[in-house]
Amino acid sequence: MPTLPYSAVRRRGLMLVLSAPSGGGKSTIARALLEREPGLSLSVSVTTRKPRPGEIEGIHYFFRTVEEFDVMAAKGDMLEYAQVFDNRYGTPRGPVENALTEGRDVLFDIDWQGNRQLADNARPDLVSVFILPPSLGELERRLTDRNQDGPDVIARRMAEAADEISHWAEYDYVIVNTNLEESIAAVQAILRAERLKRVRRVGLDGFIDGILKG
Ligand SMILES: Nc1nc2c(ncn2[C@@H]2O[C@H](COP(=O)(O)OP(=O)(O)OP(=O)(O)O)[C@@H](O)[C@H]2O)c(=O)[nH]1
Ligand SMILES: [Mg+2]
Repeated sequence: MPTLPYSAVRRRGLMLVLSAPSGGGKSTIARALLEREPGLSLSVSVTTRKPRPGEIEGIHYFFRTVEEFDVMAAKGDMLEYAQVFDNRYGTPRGPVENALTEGRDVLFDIDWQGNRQLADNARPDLVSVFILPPSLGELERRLTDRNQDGPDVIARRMAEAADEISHWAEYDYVIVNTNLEESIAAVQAILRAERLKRVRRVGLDGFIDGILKG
């Protein structure tokens, strides 16, 4: 395992949530963070949506039937779950709890409903970041350039984007993604400071006892 930053004092991991409207640049920022930040891993969600070409079970999502999803939810095996557009999505509980206990940080690509549930149930561990496009025109351009969807789907995604954006004030940090490198650096700065928060540094008690005793 790579050496974690600030490792002189043991700490609890944190949950870094990234939310954004579709086309906001969230996936690109998430990928860059995972490459650059040792000790940060992605929470792989369960979904009822069908895999797209190139998507791999257990890497991008755990693809499940609605019935399987509902069993997991009923058993309390998910930290949060929600219906997002046409499908269900949820966060498996076990891997996140293990990571936090071991002092590793977890990145979540989830929507505002998931963020709200984490804020209700796991507030001390949560650091939430909302990524805004510089304008709606820019968002539409990014969706069109992606060349993934037809005009009807893009129109629908624009409406959904306005809905997602309306929840911006429920997040700890808001980043306007005008420049990708700057946005990535901003999230890294957030991580760096949040990792130093006293409440997460569960080893401080022992560390301080040690220095006082000499
Ligand atoms: N609440 C919740 N939302 C999730 C979870 N996993 C994914 N989502 C959200 O579901 C939405 C749709 O995700 P996908 O089906 O992968 O589609 P996508 O093309 O990645 O969509 P965008 O990232 O919005 O462009 C995104 O906003 C995700 O952030 C989860 O476990 N819980
Ligand atoms: Mg995405």
